[in-house]
Amino acid sequence: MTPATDRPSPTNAQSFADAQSLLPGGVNSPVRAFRAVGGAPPFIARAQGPYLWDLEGRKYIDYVGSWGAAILGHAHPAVVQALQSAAALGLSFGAPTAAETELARRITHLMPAVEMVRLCNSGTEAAMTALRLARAFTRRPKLIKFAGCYHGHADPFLVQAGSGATTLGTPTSPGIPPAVAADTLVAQFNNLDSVQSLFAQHPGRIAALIVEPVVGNAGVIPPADGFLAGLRQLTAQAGALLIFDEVITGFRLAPGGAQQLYGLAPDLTALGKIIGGGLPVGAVAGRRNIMQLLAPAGPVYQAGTLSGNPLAVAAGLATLDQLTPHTYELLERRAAQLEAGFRHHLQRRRLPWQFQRLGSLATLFFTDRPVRNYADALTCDTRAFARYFHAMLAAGIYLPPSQFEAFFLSAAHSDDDLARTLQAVSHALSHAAPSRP
Ligand code: KE4
Repeated sequence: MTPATDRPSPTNAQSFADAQSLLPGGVNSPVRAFRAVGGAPPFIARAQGPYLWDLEGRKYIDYVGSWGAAILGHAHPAVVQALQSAAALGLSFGAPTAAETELARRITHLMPAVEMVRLCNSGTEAAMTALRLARAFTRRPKLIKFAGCYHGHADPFLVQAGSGATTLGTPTSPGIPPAVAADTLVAQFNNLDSVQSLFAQHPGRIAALIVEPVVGNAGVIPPADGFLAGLRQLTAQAGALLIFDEVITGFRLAPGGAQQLYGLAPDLTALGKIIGGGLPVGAVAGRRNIMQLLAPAGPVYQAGTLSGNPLAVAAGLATLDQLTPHTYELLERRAAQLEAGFRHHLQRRRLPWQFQRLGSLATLFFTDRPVRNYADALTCDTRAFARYFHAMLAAGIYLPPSQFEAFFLSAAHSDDDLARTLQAVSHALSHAAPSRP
């Protein structure tokens, strides 16, 4: 047996083959498997700032950023330092710590509609708990979600879901009992009439409406003027709760997320990603009279062995500390610069394209129509996207491996990184000629 030090390090392909023998699809989350774009994913060895390095030593400028958690870039010194200090004091206690209260306090200060917080371990748990709370609070069974939005993989949400579910062609997953799916009603984003008609068809039966206030999981789809305010009005009139899923948008689009940006007060908010700084975290948050229903204050059960664990909380607090007004100004300036560069190159091409951005979230859609909802997104030429994706990857630019995702800019991306990205775009677009019908 040759000692490990003498053996050549495995290639990405060898690692993927090995992983597939033990992990379904070779991954622990489907979108990572490159099924939508083909090929073997790079296996990441390390990351720093805006960069990833794979097992073969190849360097990438990263626009996935752990799907949004790495808003500061990877391994930010202040976050690493906070983690090291916390780890030296013990990893997890299963008992309360003052830091959890501090993180909850910071969230309530940043999001005025949030009066109380329950920390958990994922965005899925956050959205799932928000729905359970809404059903308990209203004593109603049904939920409205929007086609193409993704709220994690709990059963009620895997109905016409976006993100990886759409990427893999299973927007409505097998394994969801028909009785569960029947309580999930699906409306069309940016279409208030589709919401109004569901409330009219199910009077007194709808507990909540959940929405990504800016859709990230069908690619980036901003809300039309008045749409979110219309949802607030329709839910209030119907006695249903409004749940903002801000797992992506929270603390990214503004210090107080989309609810601050649009000046709205949802009843409940699902959070994740940034408040864990890259460690497993989620949070359900909102009005005190609803949150107080959660055990042990109230009867609605929810729990988690590692909920609010010291490491995720330390990383989250250290991340929020760095999100200063200057950071947001920098993110907006760089994102606008990147958009201008993309448009400069796109306008020179005879391609169907839409570039949609809000803050440091953006998507290049390969379609000839503005993407206002899921149906528009599904008109995209996903094979052209796959060719563009791989040309960018070959040039050292790591984009989300799906047309139906947002790409994420971090505060660590430099002007030089953007220049190199735009240089790659110019070449990659030559690979994105429309696929023959
Ligand atoms: P998690 O359970 O994956 O932590 O969060 C679920 C979730 C809930 N709500 C929104 C708006 C989300 O975007 C997500 C998860 N986002 C995807 C990326 N689009 C995670 C990537 C993955 O599934 O691997």
